[in-house]
Amino acid sequence: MARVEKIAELFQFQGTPKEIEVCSIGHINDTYILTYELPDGKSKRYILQRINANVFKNPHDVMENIAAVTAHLRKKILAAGGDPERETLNLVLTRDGQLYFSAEDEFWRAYHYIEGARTYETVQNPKHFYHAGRAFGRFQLLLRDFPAEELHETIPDFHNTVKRLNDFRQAVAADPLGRLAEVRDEVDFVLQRADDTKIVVDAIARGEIPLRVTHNDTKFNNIMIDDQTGEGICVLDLDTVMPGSALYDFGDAVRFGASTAAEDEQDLSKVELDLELFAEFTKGFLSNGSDFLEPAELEHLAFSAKLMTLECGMRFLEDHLKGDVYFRIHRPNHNLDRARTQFKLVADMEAKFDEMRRIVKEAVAEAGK
Ligand code: GN1
Ligand code: MG
Repeated sequence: MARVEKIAELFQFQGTPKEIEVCSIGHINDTYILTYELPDGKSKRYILQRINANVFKNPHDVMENIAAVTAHLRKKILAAGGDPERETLNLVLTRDGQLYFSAEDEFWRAYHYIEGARTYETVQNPKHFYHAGRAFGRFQLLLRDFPAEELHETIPDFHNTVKRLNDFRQAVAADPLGRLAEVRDEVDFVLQRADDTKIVVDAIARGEIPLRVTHNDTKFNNIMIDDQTGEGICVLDLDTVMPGSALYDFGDAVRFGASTAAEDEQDLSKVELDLELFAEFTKGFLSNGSDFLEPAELEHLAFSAKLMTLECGMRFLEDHLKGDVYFRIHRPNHNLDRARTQFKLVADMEAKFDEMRRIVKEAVAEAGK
């Protein structure tokens, strides 16, 4: 913590430091919540984060993206009569006016903490998930007129599922730690679905599915839910905002939030797709109108949930094979456990696919297209 205290002194935080808490959510960056006491005795909180430079090879690009995107959001929120202090993240600059602080291999940035709202690891109330859908849909709408060509690709090919499958095959072939023998069934599960990985990538290449400014990491715990209204007020974790498909945002959110169990649940009998939550999210996502999506996007919404779940499972399993070099783990075989929940969910989505498609159809009709 001494290190965090020292770094904190370099940012434009107000008041005197009182407390530092570690926030253990998220598999990538290190996050701390800092409390300061203002001269009037009130408290003010901030978020301080160390960016994972192993994952984000160019943190400078990440920060330029975030500064540009949050400035755009702020403008749009103000124009809509909203509150930009609560409805978007707001960076706190360093004392010398920079977007981040870097020393040696470390990169640190800070945000104002949003009070009166919190994140949740699992969906506890279906309405929250409706509002998460609404917030992610709104995020895309607000960024619809953002000049996408100005964004850096912070992780190239992030949701390129064809490339992801290739990387996966390479890890299987190399098997650097000899872990393959115990995960053959899981590997086969992925390889049997190889054709699925082409569907969205090919449709983008054919121009049927547009590239938009998307979030790309739409986990439910990346939404601040207002304590009073239950609304999803602010979208967090903007590191992977890049050109992408709306389907990635929709699918990844369902993957995480509509599961009946945690991402790392070891008892697979608990892991299923909750169709009610799927319906809530879909309605929320389309509640800003469905006409901002192309027919080919609407057509693939249900499939995108399966695709993003397969992709994530493949990534967890690849990392397990490679010795857990990407996703932070908290116990042995953690990434394997995570991969298994994803594959269980994929299988359940396949079983429920007709139902999922029916739900999407109804939600689209209800949203007016
Ligand atoms: C990572 O940082 P976090 O936990 O929000 C990952 C996502 C995965 C997710 C799986 C930059 O997100 O892509 O879907 O874990 N982020 C990055 O839980 O790789
Ligand atoms: Mg993240």
